[in-house]
Amino acid sequence: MPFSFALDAKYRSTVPNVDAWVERIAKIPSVVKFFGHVKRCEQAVLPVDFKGKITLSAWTEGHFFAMIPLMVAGLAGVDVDFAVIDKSTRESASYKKEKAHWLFPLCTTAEGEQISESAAISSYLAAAGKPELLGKTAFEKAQVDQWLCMQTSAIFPNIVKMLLA
Ligand SMILES: N[C@@H](CCC(=O)N[C@@H](CS)C(=O)NCC(=O)O)C(=O)O
Repeated sequence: MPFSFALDAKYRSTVPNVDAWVERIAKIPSVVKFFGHVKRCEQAVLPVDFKGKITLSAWTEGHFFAMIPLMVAGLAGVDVDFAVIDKSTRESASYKKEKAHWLFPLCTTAEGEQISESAAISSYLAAAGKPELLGKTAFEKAQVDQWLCMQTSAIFPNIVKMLLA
């Protein structure tokens, strides 16, 4: 595991004997049978910035799509760190890798998992703090989904268009 995910080529070059030893061990048939073919990583997997707290990241202070999750966090009594990710961080290779294809706002749970899409983040925060906000009956739950979908598909995109017009 450490050689597959954490001890990358650059690090391994500093401990060539250990690296050569691992390479030999990894080829022993009984090791291959147990672990499979261990592929040593070129680049270490990025560490998750684990703070043990829910974080909501956005690219700007007044990010429209972050507003609903922030309001829901307030209503649900869930403590959320709001983090504005500056341009140079956003453009760094390591952050791009961490953010992958997700859009802002991006939620990082206390367990270090990522949730994208303001509607999904809002539902998560409601469920975490005050599940009754999500509705009790099937109809109430559908109403909550209806408004969340409308907000992301119609309301905010059109507000943004008006602001940019
Ligand atoms: N449907 C998404 C829309 C979010 C969205 O469009 N975010 C834009 C900024 S407003 C974004 O992240 N664009 C790409 C980027 O900044 O990397 C949601 O509700 O969260």
